[in-house]
Amino acid sequence: MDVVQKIRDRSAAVAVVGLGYVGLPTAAVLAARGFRVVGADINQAVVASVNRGESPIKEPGLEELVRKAVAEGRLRAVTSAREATQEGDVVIVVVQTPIDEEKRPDLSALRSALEEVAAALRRGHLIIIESTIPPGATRNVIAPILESSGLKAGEDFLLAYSPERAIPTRTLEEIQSNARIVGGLNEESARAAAALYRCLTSGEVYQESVEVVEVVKLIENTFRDVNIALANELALLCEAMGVDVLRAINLANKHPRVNLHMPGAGVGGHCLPKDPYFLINEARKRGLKLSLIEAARERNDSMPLHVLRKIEQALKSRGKSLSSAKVAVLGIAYKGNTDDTRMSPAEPVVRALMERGVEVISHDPHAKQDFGGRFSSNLKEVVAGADVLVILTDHDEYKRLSLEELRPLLKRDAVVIDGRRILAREEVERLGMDYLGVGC
Ligand code: SAJ
Repeated sequence: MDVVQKIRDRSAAVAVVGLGYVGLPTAAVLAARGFRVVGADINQAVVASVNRGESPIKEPGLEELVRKAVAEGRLRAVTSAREATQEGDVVIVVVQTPIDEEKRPDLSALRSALEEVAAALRRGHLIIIESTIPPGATRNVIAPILESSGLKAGEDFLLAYSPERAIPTRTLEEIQSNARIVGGLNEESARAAAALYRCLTSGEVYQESVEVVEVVKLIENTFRDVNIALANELALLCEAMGVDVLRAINLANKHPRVNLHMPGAGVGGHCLPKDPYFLINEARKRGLKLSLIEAARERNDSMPLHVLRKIEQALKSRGKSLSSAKVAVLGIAYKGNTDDTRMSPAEPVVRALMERGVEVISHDPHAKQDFGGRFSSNLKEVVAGADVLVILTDHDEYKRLSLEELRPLLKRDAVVIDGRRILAREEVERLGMDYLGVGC
């Protein structure tokens, strides 16, 4: 029976290589849709957690889905991608593809996962890559590794690229409803992968050549990064002019063809800070400079330092030295309502404050990480005696912060720096504190 038929009648077993923020939700949803799923991850703790029916990451709804899938015997995890490949008819590879110190794609995790897959590859397998990859990688990097098995891509086994498109904190919902793009090494590969995604999402499934799809994924995240950079740049100007950028953005967005993003303390996570470099790097190889995209990256990377300068100025204006000041950092995760701290803007802020001799204590309701400073999940302890309270992450818990309760714990002349513009300025000022926000 061919793989498309097996997908349609759910008799296909699916191997998911990489049980991270996308792999595990994908594995759990496929299991809920009736597939037998074997997940593989080199992290023993992740595998053990999944096999206990527990999610190692925080993502709304995931824990419950994993528990059910494991209890019903439709999901289990192993440490060997080779073993998972042996069991699967379809293999989805979704491992991290970061950038190296020179900001070039680092495909080492992807390569080693693929070598494991290649070792168990057989005729009729459908291999789908979901990791974000540089242009041309499916044909020039991935296919050759898999073909080291002696089998030919597109003939003996099928090979497709379908980049994940789900936003953390809404991953489950988006996996099951977003439109999906599928690039095949050939028509048959695209058709087979599209059949799988039709079982996963209620959104449209579009088929294209793999070369186009590789670029599409990078365009999506670059679009967002460049737009955030525009908002950040406007925020800096408005701040200097004494105009509130949010009031301006909200009204500009009433125009039918304008949709500005939110300025803030920086852009973190494992996608936006690095995916544009996949394009920048490719362009450089071809003698092109993507100056707009490069400038956007620099602007977004500069935002944590802008917040740092605001902290320094606030202390200076009160005649306080950095080495005798206490700063309470609220928010360590890279964005609201996640426990993910990868490339979080909080890291450069905390580290720079520490270097300047500031007493830093950070808090986060979801993540636990100190970035070299002190961390506590007790908010009152964090803000007690602080000269500056700085918000770096837009967690819902911080939007509901009871400033009234915290106020007596802070220093009398404390300043609030709102890096995500989630507090009401009037409320902060009513409580007798100065309010400084990004873009106002
Ligand atoms: N941010 C802003 N202003 C905004 C929006 C976000 O400063 O207006 C900041 C956030 O605080 C965060 C960073 O940008 O630090 C990135 O957050 P995000 O929510 O924009 O994106 P990610 O990295 O969580 O997920 C993105 C998504 N891409 C797009 O929306 C185009 C998601 O759909 C992708 O699947 C994901 O990257 C990925 O894995 O590629």
